[in-house]
Formats: sequence, structure tokens, C-alpha cells
Amino acid sequence: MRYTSSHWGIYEVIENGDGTFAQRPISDDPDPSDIGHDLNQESLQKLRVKQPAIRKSWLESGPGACPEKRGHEPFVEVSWGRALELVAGDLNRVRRDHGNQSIFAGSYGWASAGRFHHGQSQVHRFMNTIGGYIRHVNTYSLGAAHLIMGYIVAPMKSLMADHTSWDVMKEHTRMFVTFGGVPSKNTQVSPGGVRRHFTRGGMAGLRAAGVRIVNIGPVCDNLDDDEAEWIPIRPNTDTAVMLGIAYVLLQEDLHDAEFLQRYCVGFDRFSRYLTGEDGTPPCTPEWAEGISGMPAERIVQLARDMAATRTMINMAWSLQRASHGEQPCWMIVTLAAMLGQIGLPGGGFGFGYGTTNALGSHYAAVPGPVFSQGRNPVEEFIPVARISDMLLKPGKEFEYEGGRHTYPDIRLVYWVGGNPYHHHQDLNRLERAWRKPETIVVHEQYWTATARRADIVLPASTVLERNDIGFANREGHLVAMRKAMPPIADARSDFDIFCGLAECMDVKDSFAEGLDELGWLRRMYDEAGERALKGGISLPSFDDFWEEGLIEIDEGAEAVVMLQSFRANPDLSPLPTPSGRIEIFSEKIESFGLADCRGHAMWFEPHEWLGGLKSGDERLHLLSDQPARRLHSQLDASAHSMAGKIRGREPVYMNPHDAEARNIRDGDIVELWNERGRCLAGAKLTDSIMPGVVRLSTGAWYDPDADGRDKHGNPNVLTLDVGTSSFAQGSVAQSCLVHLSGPVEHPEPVTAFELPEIVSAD
Ligand SMILES: Nc1nc2c(c(=O)[nH]1)N[C@H]1C(S)=C(S)[C@@H](COP(=O)(O)OP(=O)(O)OC[C@H]3O[C@@H](n4cnc5c(=O)[nH]c(N)nc54)[C@H](O)[C@@H]3O)O[C@H]1N2
Ligand SMILES: Nc1nc2c(c(=O)[nH]1)N[C@H]1C(S)=C(S)[C@@H](COP(=O)(O)OP(=O)(O)OC[C@H]3O[C@@H](n4cnc5c(=O)[nH]c(N)nc54)[C@H](O)[C@@H]3O)O[C@H]1N2
Ligand SMILES: [Mo]
Repeated sequence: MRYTSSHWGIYEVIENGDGTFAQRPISDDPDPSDIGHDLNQESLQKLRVKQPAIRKSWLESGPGACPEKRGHEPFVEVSWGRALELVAGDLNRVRRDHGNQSIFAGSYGWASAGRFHHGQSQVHRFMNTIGGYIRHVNTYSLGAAHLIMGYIVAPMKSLMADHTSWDVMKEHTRMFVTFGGVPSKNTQVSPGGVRRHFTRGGMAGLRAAGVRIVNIGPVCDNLDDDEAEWIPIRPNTDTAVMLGIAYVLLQEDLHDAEFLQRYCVGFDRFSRYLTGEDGTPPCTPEWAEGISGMPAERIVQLARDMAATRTMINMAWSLQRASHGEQPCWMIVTLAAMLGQIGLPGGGFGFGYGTTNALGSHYAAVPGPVFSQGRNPVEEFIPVARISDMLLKPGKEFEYEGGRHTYPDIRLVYWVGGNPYHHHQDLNRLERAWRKPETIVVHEQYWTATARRADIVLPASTVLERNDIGFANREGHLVAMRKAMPPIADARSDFDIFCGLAECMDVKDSFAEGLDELGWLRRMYDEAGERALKGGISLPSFDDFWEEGLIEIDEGAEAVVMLQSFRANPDLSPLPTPSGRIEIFSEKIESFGLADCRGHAMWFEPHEWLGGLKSGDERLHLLSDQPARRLHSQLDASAHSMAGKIRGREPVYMNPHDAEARNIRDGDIVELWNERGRCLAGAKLTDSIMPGVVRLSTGAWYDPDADGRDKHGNPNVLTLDVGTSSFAQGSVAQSCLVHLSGPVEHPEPVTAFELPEIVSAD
């Protein structure tokens, strides 16, 4: 059987006998995703970049020519030979005149499934071959968590691989309290690919076992369970609610003092803040109600109920993609520590059930195949979400993890496998920052907003058009992704593109090491096999694997209980924190002396939130969550994504009460705006979102009109571009206030899916 794989599932590729083929989700996936069943569909293929293309002014006048015209002028198609010569020549110019530290190739993005043709690995390896580049650290997903969790309990990466499995929760958990639901829409994907979608089944298992499920947050459509209790709270106030619960546990002596003594450090310091002994307001349930809107008596009752039974507390990653996003991370661990059930089956905390499929998996963590990126001799970096700051403020200092660093002076930006005009906050600010570099090179499959704003666009092939190995951690499989069709037009794999460039720059041997695509797949597979063997798992030979197509690696799969060995013996299995214990108070973080991230979890007012509104201010809190019908901006033009739109625009979900106050009816086109930008969207009225809050998912292709108003519904024209705190500097996408009005009569048509103008060279 021939297979291919995507972040949202594995497909059988079935030949139709006439040279064409069909994709079918593998038969033993109990809950296949509806995203992208047909990657070859016309609406997608028509948006492909077909040939290398150069922005007209850049081609005519060279690097730095009319940067304000990026995105507003035609491209000229050129041959591969010419394009590679131009890119190589400009890389050499920048390296010679300004040094490798003026190349930004952090290149954040999910690209496609497949471990070899992985955009970031390819560009990083290539840049390392030619002397390095400015990289990014952390992710948009977990900006705050990646940094802080390692100080408190364990690095996010190891926690993710150690989440208590669904089968254990079904048997032992009695109460499941989640902040931000368990949205099955998100668990359609895992970075690298999903083998079997099991989250919906996991939640159904909890329900069947009679587990009490409580969902706390501004929306309730993020849990597939009609019987779950919903407690609406204002966005970004979860930390205050958790503090209120903690206060009750302490006052009523429901906390586990022994656990705090044996397994944690610093509870005393924290409790002085909790009770107000340190001079701050005590975190009483009434105090928490004032901030969050959750009634004090419900906070009291919830605390008592949680202490009385085996309780799993979960939070969505979105909570930390907000102003002071470090705090909910710290507070959920602190709260779970007070309940004393960390390391017991079905108790403790979860951090992302409902973010990707793999969380809650019982498949073994096996080191999979990797494409080696080499070593980067350039030391400077940026926190990933500080890209506009970097471009706008070269030479300026920024803080990160207790240190001071300087933004580099970037001349050339190189992007492979990501879409900053999808993922970054405050796109109008990015638009200004984007004018700074002299040259922007993008490898893309489709004419995305980022590709349109590049100087040089190189056409990349898709998973269907190349050979690869599919693998994702704790998904229990390896899949031979065998090429289903030749690359469209002049597209090439990123690897082939870099091989061509490496040849122009005389570094082909060190980049490719004499191997072609299949040579690399074989090497990566064999290396993974050796590592797996050390863990007691033996893989078939590469040839057998390639023939077989799909292999299970569920040996060693077993029930998982997070932090079980730590609980069994904290001296033999200490945590990788400075003290080896759970750090409810961190000497280290306190020693950084930061005003916006102190030595223990605490409540900080978000930059923008409903509690900060003066009377008469009718702004709404905008949540921009992950889209149900696509992956980020990928496949936005597909039939499945388009079917979710309202007259071609992204739906904005709002409470009927807020709609009525504005004379808006279901299906109207409305306008959202604030001081950063404006966009249109289609109103969708629902009681599953609390009054005062609206939800516009990410991923509608950015489509500004002549005045910069996005016509399509991209929330990132509205979101705020500052760091979570000076500690982690993560994205704060979920802290955003907007005005909303409508209906908009005669809105301009959406043009996001029209091709840019291409002219011939003259
Ligand atoms: N407001 C708001 N913004 C957010 C978020 C939010 O919650 N709210 N979430 C953030 C998060 S968590 C994330 S992870 C980011 C996601 O941001 P991105 O990962 O940048 O988004 P994608 O749309 O997946 O972009 C991947 C791009 O790579 C291209 N591509 C795919 N495969 C290949 C390949 O093999 N080669 C090449 N050259 N290109 C390829 C695709 O066509 C696509 O344009 O968005 C962030 N932005
Ligand atoms: N289909 C699909 N799945 C995806 C992705 C995708 O693009 N498409 N992206 C993937 C990626 S890269 C990531 S990082 C994960 C992200 O996973 P998450 O960050 O967890 O996902 P979100 O959908 O942004 O948010 C989850 C829920 O939290 C709610 N929420 C937002 N703010 C708050 C708050 O302040 N308090 C509370 N209590 N709730 C809040 C949102 O309304 C939403 O229902 O999803 C992954 N899964
Ligand atoms: Mo993400």
C-alpha cells in the first residue's frame, strides 16, 4: 500500500488506473479528521507557486529597492538557474558586507508532515553550512510555558511526553476540571502527523465512567460533552480563579501539607501572598469573583469538591498565549500541588489535553528520525514572537530569561515552511517592520500573504510530490510517505532548492554529504533504528519498511501516570529544577528582579481585558483560537475550510445579547476594529460564548483593501504585539479588545485567493 501523511492524518493513496489517484484516511483511524482529504483539489492547486518569481523592483534595481512596494507590485518569473544565482549572490553580498548575524532564518512555521522535508530543519542546516544565522527560540504555541515550566517542574517537552493517559483517567479520575475545554477540533492534529485520533474517544470514556466534568472559561463550545458544567469567566482571569480556589483550600485546611513539605519548595512564601500577609490583597473567593466574574460561592464549592475526590486539572495552551501567560502555568502546578495528587493515577495536572492528539497517548515515546541541522556559529537569537521588534529596533536591548540581549541588524530574511502573515500579531506593525530588510526570500507551495510580500519566491513541492518518512512523537507509527505524483510545474523540494544553492556557493558536499533524497531517508531511518534499539524496540530494515509502508511502534506502550517516579521517590528521581522539587517559589526567577514575573505565581492585570474597561466603553474581548477546518492558514482555500465561512468571510462568534445591542443579525457582515487595525467577518450568534467576548479563529488568508482593512477576517490585524513578560517574551494573542459594529452594507469582495500579477521580463 502506498501512503502519505499530513499533520492531521495518514492517507492511503489509491491509484485510479488512469494516472490519477485518490486519498483515503487509513481504515483503522477511529475518528479521522475532515481537514484536507484531497490535497490535489483544484481550489488549492490553482494557488500554487509554479515558477521562481522575483519582485519587479528588486529584479530591476537590486536589494533594498522600494521595500514599501512589497505586496503591491508584480513578480517576474525567471528560470531556476537565474533565481539560484540571484539568491546565492545576495547571500554572499550580505555575508561579506554585514556578516551572517544579519541574516534572519529563524523561519518559524509548521510546514508539512515528513521528517526529512521539514522546512525549518532544511533552512537551518543550509544556513549553518554557510556560517550561521539569527535563530529564534521557543514557539508561538508555548512561548511562556516552554521557558517557565522547566524552572517549576520539568521542561515542557518532557511533560508533554509524560501526560497521564486517557485509559488511566477513565479508571481513576473522578473529577476533571478544565480551563479552556478539551477542544476536539484541535486534536485533529499533531506536529508530524496523527495515526489514530483518540481524544474524542478519551473524553467519551470519562463520561461513560461517570467522571464529573467542569469547564471553566469564556466559551463552552470547546468540549464535546453535553453534560459538562460550564462556568463562564472573563478571558485571561484563570489565574485569579485558581488563586481563589487555593485560598479556600488553605483556609479550610483542605490542602495536602505533607505533599507540599516533601515534594515542593517555597509554599510558605506563596501562602503569604495568597493570604495577603505580604501586604497584597488576600486572594479570597470574593476577590477572585471581582476579577473573573465567577461567583465566590462556586469557587468555594469547587475547592471543596476538588479536594474531596481524585481530581485532574487541565488547562489549554491558549491561557499562556496571553499577557503574563507565565502565571497560569505556574498556578495550575501550585494548585495541583496543594491538592497533593501529582504523581497519583488520574490526579494532578494536565497541560494541553485538547491541544494536539498526542497528549494523553499511551504510545511509547520513541526517538524518531531527524534531519541533522548542524551547528550554528552565530550566538544571537530572538524570542520567536519578537520579530517585528527585531526588524524595527536594531541595536536595541531586550530582556529574556533574566538576561539582556540586543536585537541584530537584519539585512536579509529567509523563510521556509511558515507564514508570518498568518502567525504574527499586529500585522500592520509587521507590515512596517517588513520594509526593513534589503532582501526577503521565501520558499512556498502557495501564493500566501508572506509569499506575495517577498522579493524572491521559490516554488516548493508538497508531500504528494516527494518521498519522506512520517513520524510524530507518541503517535505509535512510522510511515513511508511515497511520492504520489511529480512536482507541479517547476516546483522543487526545499532540499533540492538548497542543493542547487549549495552548488552555486561551493558547499554542496557539506550540505548534502553526497546523499540524495532516498539516501537521506535511509540514513535517517537507520539512525532512528539504532536509537530505538537502545530503548528495546527493534525496527524492520529500511527496505522492508519502505515496502510495507506503515509500521506500528507501540511496543512499550503502557498506561502513563505523569511524574509517577518522582512521587514514588523524589530523592531517587528528582525533578530537573534547581531544587529537584516542584518550585512553588523560585529563588532563581525571583533573583532576576523582574517586575512582571516574580518568584511565585500571582495575579497581574492583563494589558487588555474586560476588567480594565471604564464605564461606557463597549469594547469586546477578542479570542483568536485555532481554526476547526484547517491547520492555521494551511488549506484555507479548500472546500472544507470554505464551507465554514459566511459569504466567503471567516465567522466571528458572538453572544446574541451583544449582537442585539448592535442591531446585528446572524449572517451579517460586521467590522471589528481597534487602534491597530480593522477587519470584516461574518456574524455567527451563539449562546456558547459569554457576553462581552467574541471569537474569530485564525487562518483566514490576510486580504487588506487599499486602506489596510482586512476583508476576509484575519484576527491578527487586531491583536497586540508585546511579550507575555520580560521573562519569556511569548505571544499575547489572546489579550485583545476590539470594537464591533455592523452590518456592513456592500462589503468589497474577498480577493485573498486571486493570484498576484506576473509579468514577463523585458
Ligand atoms: N492571533 C493568533 N495568532 C496565532 C495563534 C493564535 O492562537 N492566535 N497561534 C499561533 C500558533 S500556536 C502557531 S503554531 C502559529 C502557526 O503559524 P505557521 O506555522 O506559520 O502557520 P501555517 O499556516 O501552518 O504556515 C505554514 C506555511 O508553510 C507552507 N508549507 C507547508 N509545507 C511546506 C514545505 O514543505 N515547504 C515550504 N517551503 N513551505 C511549506 C504552507 O503553505 C504555509 O504557508 O500561529 C500563531 N498565531
Ligand atoms: N484544527 C486545528 N487544530 C490545531 C491547530 C490548528 O490550526 N487547527 N493548531 C495547533 C497548534 S499549533 C497549537 S499550538 C494548538 C493550540 O492549542 P490551544 O492553544 O489550547 O488552542 P486554542 O484553540 O487557541 O484555545 C483553546 C480554547 O481556549 C479558549 N480560551 C482562550 N482564551 C482563554 C482564556 O483566557 N481562558 C480560558 N479558560 N479559555 C480560553 C479558546 O476559546 C479555545 O476554546 O492547537 C493545535 N491544533
Ligand atoms: Mo502552535
